[in-house]
Amino acid sequence: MAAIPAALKSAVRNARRVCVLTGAGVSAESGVPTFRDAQTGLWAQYDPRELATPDAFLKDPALVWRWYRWRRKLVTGVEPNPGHLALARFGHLVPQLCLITQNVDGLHQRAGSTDVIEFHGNMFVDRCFDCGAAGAADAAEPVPTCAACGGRMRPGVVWFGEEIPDAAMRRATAAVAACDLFFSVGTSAAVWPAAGFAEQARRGGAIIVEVNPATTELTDLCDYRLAGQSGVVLPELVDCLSGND
Ligand code: BV8
Ligand code: ZN
Repeated sequence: MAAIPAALKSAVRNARRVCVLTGAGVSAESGVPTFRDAQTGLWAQYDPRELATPDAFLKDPALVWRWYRWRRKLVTGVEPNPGHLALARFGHLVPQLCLITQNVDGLHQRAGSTDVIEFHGNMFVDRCFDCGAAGAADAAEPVPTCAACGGRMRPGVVWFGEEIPDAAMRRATAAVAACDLFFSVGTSAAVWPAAGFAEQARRGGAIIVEVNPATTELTDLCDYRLAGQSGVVLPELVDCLSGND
């Protein structure tokens, strides 16, 4: 049991506008390797940050497609974990909750969270690298082509060096500025601009809480640090709202 301070429990009970930012750590207990974890098998030789770039795609689109098809297969074979499920419950127990995820695995939605801001996109969506048209990429093609322009299809994610889509950026920035309680869950807080949200929330007067077994670049900034796995800590935290605590 993570020791959740009484003062934090009352802050959660009194919160009006909650903002939660999640990273790869929230999917770790579902069996999805984080970006920090060494990748398994064939992918162990690659650094994800080298593959998740437009240059990697232009250099070897078939390799990048193999990586994403491997990840899609892995995620399709796992289930949301108690951390995802707790966040879905959390959304029904507070007046307003904005869930911003850096993950592209769709597990929050499978756990029942609605209105998720997929800040780095979703790897199950396909779109054209050249004209941007959405469409279903042909699974049999090593590098599927675009029906609209004949260009190369790609996964609908935001790669390093690419801008965050305007709508996601606008909605996330507004929610961060307006919240009175901000959670950073399962993220090393090393990828920008998401890494700047906690500081922005703090400047707006929010209480900052980190849920992570390890310390991060954010830890010193936080009002509370719950050192533990999100699949253990989050259900306890949400229990204090539903009278089970
Ligand atoms: C942009 C989609 C304009 C693809 C991803 C300012 C300063 C420095 C650099 C920059 C900057 N501004 C922009 C940049 C460049 C870059 C960047 O941030 N680089 C970093 C590496 C320095 N940012 C960008 O390019 C962004 N675009 O800003 O556009 C621009 C462009 C160029 C130059 C300037 C400006 C776009 C970034 C989006 C990249 N796409 N994903 C895909 O996934 O395939 S990022 C990808 O990596 C993930 O989405 C995720 O965001 C990130 C990994 O981070 P985490 O989620 O935190 O995961 P990580 O493995 O690192 O940590 C896991 C944590 O979980 C750990 O702390 C661990 O302790 C914890 N944990 C483990 N188990 C558990 C747990 N926690 C709880 N419970 C557990 N059980
Ligand atoms: Zn196209």
